[in-house]
Amino acid sequence: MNAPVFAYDTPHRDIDGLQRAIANKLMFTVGKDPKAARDEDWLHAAAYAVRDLLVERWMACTHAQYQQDAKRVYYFSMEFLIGRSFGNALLALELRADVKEALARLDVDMDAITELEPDAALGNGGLGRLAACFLDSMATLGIPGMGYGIRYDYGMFRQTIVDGRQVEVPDYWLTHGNPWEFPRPEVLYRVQFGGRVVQDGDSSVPAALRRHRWVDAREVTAMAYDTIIPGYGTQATNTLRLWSAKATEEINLSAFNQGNYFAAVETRNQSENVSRVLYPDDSTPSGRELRLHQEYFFVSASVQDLLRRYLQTHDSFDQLPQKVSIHLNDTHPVLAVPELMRLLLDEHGLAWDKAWTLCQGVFSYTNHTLMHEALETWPVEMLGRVLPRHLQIIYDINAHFLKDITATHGHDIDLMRRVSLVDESGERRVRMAYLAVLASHSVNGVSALHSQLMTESIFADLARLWPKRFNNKTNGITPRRWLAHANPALSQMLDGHIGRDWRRDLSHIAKMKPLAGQKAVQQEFLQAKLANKQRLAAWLQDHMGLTVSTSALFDVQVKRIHEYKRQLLNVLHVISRYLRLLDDPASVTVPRVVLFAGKAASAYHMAKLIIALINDVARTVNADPRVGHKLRVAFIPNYSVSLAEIIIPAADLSEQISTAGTEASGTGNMKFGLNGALTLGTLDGANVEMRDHVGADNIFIFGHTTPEVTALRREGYRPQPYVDASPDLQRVLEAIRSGRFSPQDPHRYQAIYDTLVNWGDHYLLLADYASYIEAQDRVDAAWQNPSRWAEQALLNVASMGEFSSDRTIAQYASEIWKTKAIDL
Ligand code: 26V
Repeated sequence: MNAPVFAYDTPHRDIDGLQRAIANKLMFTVGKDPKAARDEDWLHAAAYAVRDLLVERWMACTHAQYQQDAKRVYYFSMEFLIGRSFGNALLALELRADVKEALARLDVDMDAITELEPDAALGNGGLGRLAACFLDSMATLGIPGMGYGIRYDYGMFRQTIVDGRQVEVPDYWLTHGNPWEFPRPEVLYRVQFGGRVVQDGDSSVPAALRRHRWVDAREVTAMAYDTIIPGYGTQATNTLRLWSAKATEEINLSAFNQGNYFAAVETRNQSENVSRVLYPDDSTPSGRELRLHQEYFFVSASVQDLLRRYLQTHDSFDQLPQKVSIHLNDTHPVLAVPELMRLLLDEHGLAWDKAWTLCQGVFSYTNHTLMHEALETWPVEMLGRVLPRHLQIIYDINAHFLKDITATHGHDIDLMRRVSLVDESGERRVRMAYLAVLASHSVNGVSALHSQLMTESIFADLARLWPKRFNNKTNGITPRRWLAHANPALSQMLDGHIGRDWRRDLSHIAKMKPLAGQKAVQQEFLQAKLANKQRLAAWLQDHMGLTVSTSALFDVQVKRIHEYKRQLLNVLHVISRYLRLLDDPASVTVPRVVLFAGKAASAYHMAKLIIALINDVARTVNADPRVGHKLRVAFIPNYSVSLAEIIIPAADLSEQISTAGTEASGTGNMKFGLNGALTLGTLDGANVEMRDHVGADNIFIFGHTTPEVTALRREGYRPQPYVDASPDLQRVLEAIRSGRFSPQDPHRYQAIYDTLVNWGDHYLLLADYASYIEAQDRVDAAWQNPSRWAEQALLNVASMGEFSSDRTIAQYASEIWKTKAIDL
């Protein structure tokens, strides 16, 4: 018999071939002809044609991973903030110009259709975007990796501003279908909830030796959707596998057979709700049971999936830690620990010690926040109800742990109470972060400062027990999306001077340092910056009807709205500047456009009030003829990855002004620096390391340092003396309190005033106010010398080599995961 012939056509990369491929996709995949095709249809046709070009390398890479039995990294994350895929794929393939030409020949404007692609906004902010940058870097470095997460039907909500206030609108991003994903209806796993646990065997056998069975549980089916993650300048690719909840057939059938059709459909809906919507909240602990279901749903499917893959080529679990790394992106996926234990103990019959040793070999964990309210804990009652077997396992882990520390540290009740996995101080709750630390061989923070504070605060006891487990991995960003894609003007300029290699190795960007002093280079930089400011100005005009001058200093703060990030401090400065302008227009020499953007958690009242204040201040200032061109203020609605790609390249000044000790790292700070904005910031998070790299002369640092903040609080911080000492501050606060920006509703901002003056000013805005204003004056002074400003901005760009996520991932790979690049 002849071997079956599997023949296919490798897609063409030349312009003619691309044009034909797009035409074929429009006809045979989208099912339209050019007469009927709308812009979305063309976008889909082009996306399918481009995706085809990634598939061959995807298959080759997956085969190589199997053949080399390479160690794989599984990056478990509740959030992947991917943004758009079309431009990113074109960049990875270096085909942007050719696809544009192919489309032009079909009479289609590529720039217009790319704007129609919805963002995959499956994340809240920094943590989710970091996961997306990490996928990009893993693929680019050839690290065999896979992202595991949830395919939310509704991503991050769309923010609209109605009468100055945030109104959330659901983001159904899948309306037109998603051409980038491959549904895998055959890749299904059963995920159970509820029920109870029974033990096999009779009571003459010790409990620890009897198998546990989880019975009477409800079931949901997890179905896989795969997306190709292309590497840049390499054939290497990876996979992002997201799970969608499908009702399990039997359940519906039984209800249906009982003649209750509506109950059957209702059960189906309830099951499928598990992957319905992303929790739009990065600040408040969610006691919401649905989120617990989500967390378990995706880790259970993922652990089952990776064990199945491992067992295809191994017949014992001995090699598991040599072949599998599971990385926990914050504590959200930490139920993977008791889930792996359950599968090893109950399904595969391993002994406890063996299973636990494997776990510790497999898991590693990154902490992303020290904020108490964001540290996850689950009520024991709820965990026991939703995941009874997992609660037992967590108790057993805790019992072994407490026994071990009694053996090494004696019977120290206080220590035991502090480190126990179960917080008994009120309603009993499981501390998920402690579970992550116990089960992991590596625990890292995301900037040098954060990693240090982590071992001194939330994990102080655990770090004393296992000092070697704790380490730092400073965050980074992908230079592909955040420079090559977002900023073609600056990219082209860099290419002219230092070549194109910075895309794959950002350390090359340091070659710009010796050129930063050259007038001609500075001129080129200012030209590129102007082009980006014009692009943003046109956007503001088109979308908001706002006219801004591109010769003004663009002063930008874009990030989630949170009190600790201190957008309010920025507003205080804007008001102070406004009042100064009214006193004496000549006293303000530098025209500024102050831009804000960011979403507030839907239940976070103070954050929403801050958005309203920004809008009221913007309306007042922009309508005041006395201000002239000297000050414009805007809140740009619906901040997203795609908007960031337009806003960040246009910024002159980057506001990174969190209270020292609160921002774990920040990654926006790095994006701005790489795009040639100067940073105005506190010594918080990765700002500290940015200062070390760009040099203290090329960054505007202000405010209390972390030890100073601690001291101030220890001594009993009182805001009032700072008010008393500053007539300027008094005037600004009074403008807010008296309703100057909300004359129809004069008490609207009383709570903001009270927070600062009467309720303790928890984030020390007033303590940092004078220093902030003084730093803003230094910014104005520096702006007066465009050539020097350009030089400093160029030095910032040139000093960002360290902040590539390629560097970060290389460190994770060698120091935590012990993985190597695939050989292609
Ligand atoms: C917590 C919760 C609580 C329940 C509801 C949903 C939800 C979602 C996220 C979080 C934790 C957010 C932690 C976070 O985003 N941290 C940020 O991580 C960035 C990447 O490491 C870092 O740059 C930022 O400084 C840090 O705030």
